[in-house]
Amino acid sequence: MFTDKESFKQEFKQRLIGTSGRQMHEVTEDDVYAALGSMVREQIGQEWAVTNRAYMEQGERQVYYFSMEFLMGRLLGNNLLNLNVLETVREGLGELGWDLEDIEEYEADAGLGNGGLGRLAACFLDSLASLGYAGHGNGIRYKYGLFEQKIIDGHQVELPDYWLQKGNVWEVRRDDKRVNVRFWGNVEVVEKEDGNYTYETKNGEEVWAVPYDMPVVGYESAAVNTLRLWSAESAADPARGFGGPNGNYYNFLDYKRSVETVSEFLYPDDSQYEGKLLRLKQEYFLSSAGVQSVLRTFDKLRLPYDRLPEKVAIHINDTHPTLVIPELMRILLDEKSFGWQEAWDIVSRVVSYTNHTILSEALETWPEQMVRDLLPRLYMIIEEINRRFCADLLEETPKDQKRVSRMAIIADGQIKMAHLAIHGSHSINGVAALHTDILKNREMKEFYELYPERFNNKTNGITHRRWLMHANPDLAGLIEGAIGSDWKTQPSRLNDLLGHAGDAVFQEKIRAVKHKNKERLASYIYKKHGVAVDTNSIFDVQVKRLHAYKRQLLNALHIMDLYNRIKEQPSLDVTPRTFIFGAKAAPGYYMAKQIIKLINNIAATVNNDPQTKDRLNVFFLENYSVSLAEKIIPAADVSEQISTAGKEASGTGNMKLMMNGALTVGTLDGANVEMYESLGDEGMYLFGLRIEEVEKYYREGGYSAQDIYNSDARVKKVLDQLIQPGPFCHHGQSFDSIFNSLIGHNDEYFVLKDFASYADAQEQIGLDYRNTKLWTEKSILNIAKSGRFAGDRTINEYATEIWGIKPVNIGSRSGIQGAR
Ligand code: NBG
Repeated sequence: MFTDKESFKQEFKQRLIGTSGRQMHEVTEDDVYAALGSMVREQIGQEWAVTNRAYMEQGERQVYYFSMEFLMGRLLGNNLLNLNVLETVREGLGELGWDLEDIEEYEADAGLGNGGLGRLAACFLDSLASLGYAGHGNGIRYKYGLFEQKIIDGHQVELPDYWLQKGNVWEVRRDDKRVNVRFWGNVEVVEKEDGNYTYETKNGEEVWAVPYDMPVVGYESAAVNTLRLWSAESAADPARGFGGPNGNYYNFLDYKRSVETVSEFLYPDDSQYEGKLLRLKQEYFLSSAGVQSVLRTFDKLRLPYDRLPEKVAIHINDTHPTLVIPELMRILLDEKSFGWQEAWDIVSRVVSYTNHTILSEALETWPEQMVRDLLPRLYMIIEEINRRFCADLLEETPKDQKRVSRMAIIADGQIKMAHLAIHGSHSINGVAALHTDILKNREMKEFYELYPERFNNKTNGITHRRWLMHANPDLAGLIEGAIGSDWKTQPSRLNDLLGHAGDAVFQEKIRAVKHKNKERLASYIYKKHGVAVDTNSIFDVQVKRLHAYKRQLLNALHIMDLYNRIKEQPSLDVTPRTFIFGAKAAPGYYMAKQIIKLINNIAATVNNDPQTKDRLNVFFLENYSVSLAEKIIPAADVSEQISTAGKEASGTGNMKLMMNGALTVGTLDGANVEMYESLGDEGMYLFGLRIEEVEKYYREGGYSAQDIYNSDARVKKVLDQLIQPGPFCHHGQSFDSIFNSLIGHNDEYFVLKDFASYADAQEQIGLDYRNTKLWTEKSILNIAKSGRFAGDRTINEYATEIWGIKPVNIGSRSGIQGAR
């Protein structure tokens, strides 16, 4: 491996010619990416082997983070950063005539996730490796990630995201680690060699699970962990005469295709549940393949299975991988001859669970019949878990049959996955303080009363390596100049910036960095939309999945009102604003798609009206993704975190924007509450109903959207504009469904109720922004206080309080030292 810039250039040129088979003057940027990727990947391979050996030799407990989603984004830049060769490579490439940033664009985003939940898993992997914990990811290698969004005539159109088209330099297929997963079939009792009896599933459909491993490189630490992604393949072997059904070649091809659909695509629903058979197959596929591979690794230690919990922790990311619980039971009971109680004890000491939402539409329940057909043996086990659980409950409160039915794992023909996950885990955590309180005191109250010691909070966190050091290198450099570099390994030290908050010279530099980031985003917008953006305007950003509870609609209605006010009073003194949206809607979510259309209509009007276009601009940036987030977030002045109080479990975009110096306009919801604890009114713009008020309205009614419509002229005007020809409804369009959700269905998310207070907060923002000194001070305060929301803090809490693991000492990393 290269040790400095010159040796990098030397080796790289050789490799580039070698991998591309072209002369230097013929190579394309694609070739450059491929050569650089393979070079970095090889270096990582060395370190990977060292880490794996250390884990085996030391034999400490390892954590497996099971998740249906890992929203990794691009890896080249991050791997270079974590290997500490980013600058060497940037300079070396530059001297050879290439810009690293351009080269990075040739990597496809690994978009194997929907939003917060999947990106959290990716941030956690980064922290695990960077802190030196033996913690690995376990997921599905979807052939198609989250759809690519196009905006056509203002509407969302979904295209398949074939991210693997050009191959994936980071992965290694491991045929020797393949396992089999069985669906369908019938359960039979068979006699074992020792004369005892066990269960076996016969005549099922056997699917191969083939792992593709990706290295997860820790920053400056020794660890290179593993993200193992499973791909489904047909078990039938054509070389042996197409063992598929009927032995016919065409049937075999059909069969092969149907098997491969198991890992074909990611379901594009965020915080929403769809009870599709294929999704259940995916969940079992991940759970079963993952558990089998974990046990194989454990087997190498040659220890009895009752010691499994000493060596293995399995964490389930939301309920999606809950079938891990009955699957591990099955193996212990049927294959390892454990009795029920012993097996149950092992399972619940191994498994822990994070809840990510209390939205009822997102809570998974599977029809009993579907599970019984697809997974007959697992169904028997779940039934037995439920039978014993209900019997225990009844014994506790013999007179309260209702409590038993409320808490049962199987009820009304449905299997409640959250109940199974809670009963089968030793730890259940929420993702922000407020969310955990809601779990304990409302949503899962009876479970909390039953198992109070199991419930705990782990407020989410994000990796400052990707979201600050990599996405915003100028800011990172500025911070380093002011307070040194300790914050890179101890992000809480960002707090030291407080000493510079009032320093006029430092403030000026902070503004310059923000301005540069805004120009970079502006040139991206110019390329995409052909509109020149005023980089002196406030960049007001709302980027997240589109969902009614996140209230992009509130933001949109407020922009309509601003437009109306300027039209009524053209001399109105408003601070120029650029509103930037990025959001994908689930393809079947009609209301969300209407909101996208509305935002695009607003954009078309305000961006083109001579009276408003200098003060008001709106852009809906298509295909919001990790790599687009990396462009938008460093450029944001204002961060919109405006969900209805009590609905957003935590939020993580809120943390990324804060860390990049944006000021939040937000409700007291999710992790905003803890941000507010750190920032106070100095650093954040709060508005809207508090959770107690929201709950009171839900309980007692008492809120009438119609009253607000009647009494607030601004509200009446914008609502009427949703359904009447005018600036926002062109060519006979109408947003009836949006209007109805607000007036006809009495505004379930309190958009109108919070409108006035939101508009006031926005007005204050406009005024404060003009006071550049004040604004910059607030911005620095946000950066300084953001260390608390670094994923390293979160992961240290999981490690000590849930998993019981310590960092592993791997020794120093080879090769790359000289390049640092
Ligand atoms: C999401 C919540 C977010 C939270 C992320 C990560 C689901 C089911 N939940 O508020 O909506 O930040 O999880 O915890 O996607």
